[in-house]
Amino acid sequence: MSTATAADTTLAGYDAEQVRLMEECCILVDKDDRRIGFESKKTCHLMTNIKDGLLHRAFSVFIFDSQDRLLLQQRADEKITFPGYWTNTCCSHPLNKEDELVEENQLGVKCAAQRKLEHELGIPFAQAPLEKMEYLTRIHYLAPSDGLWGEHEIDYVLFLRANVDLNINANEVKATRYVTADELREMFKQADAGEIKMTPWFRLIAENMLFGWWEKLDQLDSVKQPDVIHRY
Ligand code: DMA
Ligand code: MN
Repeated sequence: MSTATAADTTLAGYDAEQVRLMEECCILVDKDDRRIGFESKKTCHLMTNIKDGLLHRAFSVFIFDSQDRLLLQQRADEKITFPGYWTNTCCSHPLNKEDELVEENQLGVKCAAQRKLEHELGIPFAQAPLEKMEYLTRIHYLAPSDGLWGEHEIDYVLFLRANVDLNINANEVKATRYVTADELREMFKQADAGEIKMTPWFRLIAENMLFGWWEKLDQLDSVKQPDVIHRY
C-alpha cells in the first residue's frame, strides 16, 4: 500500500485542509461489504491502489425538502477528487472509529452522514436525526477522477426528508441548489453538453434508481433493497 514518504509528491499543490483530511481512516471492505481493515483516505483514493482492488465503505445522502425538491451541492474547487462537480446533497465515508463502524441499522454510516452534513453544509445535528435517515440500498462502483485519483466504493444510499438551515463550508462546497426532478433532468442534459460536470456516482444513481425512488418518497419502504449491493 502506498504511504507518505519524503519523495511522495501525490499531494503536492493541493489545498492544505483537504490534504489534512486525506489522513482520515476509511473502512476497507470486501465485495460483500464485510469489513477487512482500514487505510487512509489518501491510500483508498489513489488509482494505483484501486486498480489493485482496494475497496472502501462510503455513503451518499439525499435531502428532500417539504416540496420534494432535492438539495444538490457543487463541490469546492479545493476538493482533490471531482472538484467543481455537481452532486447529491452530501457524500463521504464512515471512519474507522467505534461509532461509525456500527453495522446494526446502518448506524455507523448514519452517524458519519450526520457529521458530514454539519461539516460540509452546516446542517445542525438536530435537523438530521439518525432515526429519520432512511437507508435504501448499496451501490458498488469504480470511477476515476483524473489519472491519479478516483473512487472505488460500496456506497450506502440514505434519504432524509427535512427542511434544513445551511451554513456552507466554502472549503467543501462551492454552491447549493434545490431541484425538482425535471430540473435535475435538465442539469444532466447540460452535463452531457459539457456545460457543467456531474459526479459519476450521482449520475449512475440517477440513471438507474433515483427518479423512481423520488416518485415514492411517501412509500420508501416499498422500494428499499437493504440486502442488495448493486454493481456498476
Ligand atoms: C466520497 O465523497 C463518497 C462518495 C459516495 C463519492 P467525498 O469525496 O465528498 O468525501 P469527502 O467529503 O470526505 O472528501
Ligand atoms: Mn471514497
